Amino acid sequence: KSVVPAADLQSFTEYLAGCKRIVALLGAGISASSGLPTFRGAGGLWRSHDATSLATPEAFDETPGLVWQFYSYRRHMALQAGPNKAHYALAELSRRNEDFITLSQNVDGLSQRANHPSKQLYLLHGTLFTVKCTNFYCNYSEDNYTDPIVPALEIPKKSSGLNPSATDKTGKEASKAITEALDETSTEVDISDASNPIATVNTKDLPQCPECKDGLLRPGVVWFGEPLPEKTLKAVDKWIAAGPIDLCLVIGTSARIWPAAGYVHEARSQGARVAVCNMDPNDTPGELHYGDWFFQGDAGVIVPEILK
Ligand code: BJW
Repeated sequence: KSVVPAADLQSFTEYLAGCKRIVALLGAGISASSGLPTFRGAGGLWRSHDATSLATPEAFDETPGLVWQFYSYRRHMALQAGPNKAHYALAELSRRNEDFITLSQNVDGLSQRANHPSKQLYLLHGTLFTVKCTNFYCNYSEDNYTDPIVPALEIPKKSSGLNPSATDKTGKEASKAITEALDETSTEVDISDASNPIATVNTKDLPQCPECKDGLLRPGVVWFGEPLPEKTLKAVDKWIAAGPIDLCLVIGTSARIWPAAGYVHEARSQGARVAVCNMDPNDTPGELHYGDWFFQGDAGVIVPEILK
C-alpha cells in the first residue's frame, strides 16, 4: 500500500512523465534510511560536539585527533551501511533520463555504490574516501577506503566480559559463556556516544602524507568556509545554463547550507516545479513548504515510490 497520498502521487507522476530537465538535491536524510546519522536535529551530536562544529578547518587545526576520530568513525559507518531503495531509484532515473542530474551534499559514497552514473552525479561536498595533504605546497590526494586508515583510529571493541567464573564452568555451560563473551568482544564501542570514553589520538599517529612526508592528511570533504570543488560548480552551472529546468527534487536535506541550497532557489526562479521529500515538514526553509509537492516520510520509502 502506498504511503504517499494518492492525489499527490498522481499529480506528481503525471508531471514527471512530461519532464525533461530534472535536478535533485540530496542531503543526509536520504542516507538516514541506510542507518547513517544526519547533521542537525536527532543524530546531530557526535559525542558532546555538534557534528557541524567538527566540520571546520579551525577544528582540524586545533584538535586534528578528535576531528579524525569523527571522520574515521563516519568512514567506518558508511562502509558498513549500504545504499537504500532511494539511492537505487535515483540511479535508475539517471539511466532512463540523461537530462537528469543529482547534486549530492553527502560524502558517504552510497550513491556511487548504487551505481549512479558518475557523469550525472555531482558531489558538492567531496567524499569521505578521498584524503589530501594539508600542506599548502603539496597537492597530494588519493582515494582511500582503508578502515581504519591508521591503527590509532581503530574503533575499540567492548571488553570481553570474560570473568573468572566463566572459566570455572564446565561442558556446555562453559562453551556457551565463552561464545557469548567472544560475540561481545567482536562488538564495537559506540564512540559517537560521549558516555563511552575514548583515548586521545596523538598527531604523530594520524595519517601522514606519503609524498611530502611533512603534512597531515585530511578527509577530502568541504568544510565550512571552504570553497566547493571548482570543476563541479562549473559543470553544474553549465548544465543550468543549458536550458530551463522542469523539476527540482529536494530529498532529505534541511537545505540550509549554501551554496548547495541556492540551486533549489535558482531552479525555482527559472520556473522549475519543486518536490520536497523530508521526514519533518518543518525542517526545510519556509518557502519550500509551499513547494509544489511535499512528500512527508522516509526517503527510502517515498523516493522509489514517486519515481517508479
Ligand atoms: C529525512 C530522513 C529520512 C532525516 N527521509 N528525510 C550564503 C552564500 C554562500 C555561502 C554562505 C552563505 N551564507 C553562509 C554561507 C557559508 C556557509 C553556510 O552555508 N553556512 C550556513 C550555516 C548558512 N557555507 C559554506 O561555508 C560553504 N562554502 C562556501 O560558501 O565557500 C565560499 C568560499 C568561496 C571562495 C573561497 C572560500 C570560501 C561550504 C559548506 C560546506 C558544508 N559542509 C558540510 C560538512 C561536509 C563534510 C561532512 O560530511 O562532514 O556538509 S556541513 C553539513 O551540512 C554537510 C552537509 O552536506 C550539509 C547539509 O546538511 P543536510 O544534508 O541538509 O543535513 P541536515 O542534517 O541539515 O538535514 C537532514 C534532513 O533530512 C532534515 O531535514 C531531516 O528532517 C531529514 N531527514 N531523516 C527523509 N529518513
